[in-house]
Amino acid sequence: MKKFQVITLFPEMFTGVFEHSMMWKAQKDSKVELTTINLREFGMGKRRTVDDTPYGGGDGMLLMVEPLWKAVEYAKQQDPGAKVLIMTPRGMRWKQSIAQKYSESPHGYIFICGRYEGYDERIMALVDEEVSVGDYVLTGGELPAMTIIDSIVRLIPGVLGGETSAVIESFSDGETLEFPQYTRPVEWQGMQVPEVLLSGNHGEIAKWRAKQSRKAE
Ligand code: 4GN
Repeated sequence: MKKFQVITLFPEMFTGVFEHSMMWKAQKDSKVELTTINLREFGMGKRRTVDDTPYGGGDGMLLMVEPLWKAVEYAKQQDPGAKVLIMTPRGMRWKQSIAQKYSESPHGYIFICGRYEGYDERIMALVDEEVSVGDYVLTGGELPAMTIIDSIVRLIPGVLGGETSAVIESFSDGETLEFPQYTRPVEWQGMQVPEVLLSGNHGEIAKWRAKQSRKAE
């Protein structure tokens, strides 16, 4: 079973997301195991400190290397073959084809979610991939980690189940955006459902959808 372990100072941010329908079902069906590791438990001293000021000066605090290192080692003990990913705006831009690749690979993943102004660079010795969800800065790596986990888990065979989703997936081959869709009523505020979709002509419908799907980027 594929393990996803998330190292974070805010494990409670993940409870709603991991317990929500798709992720909950994937866990219930033993497709994935989703766990959090509280970085605070690996903090230094009585106060369980995880951050410190940067050498050379500068604003704000950095996550210290030792608590992060120990948390990653702990996660590796649970899943020795796991790949370690760190969420950072300077990382490799996440996209559908990479989510597909990750969903097909046999090993689990360890996500490091940072806070504050950054990490002590030496943690990179344990990191396999720096990952970004886009060219913007967030206050923590938690939202990017949730986004990436969602995009991988839904592609694991048997997780979505519904044939509709699978059809859209194979049609879109990961890089093509979905075509416009409509449901009842056939007219709303003067806006009509395209005639072809009501025609029952599956060949024409497929052609229309292919034309409507735009290539990403
Ligand atoms: C990742 C992390 C944005 C992304 C992040 C992203 C937390 N913001 N674009 N913020 O995927 C410095 C240390 C910023 C943690 C990091």
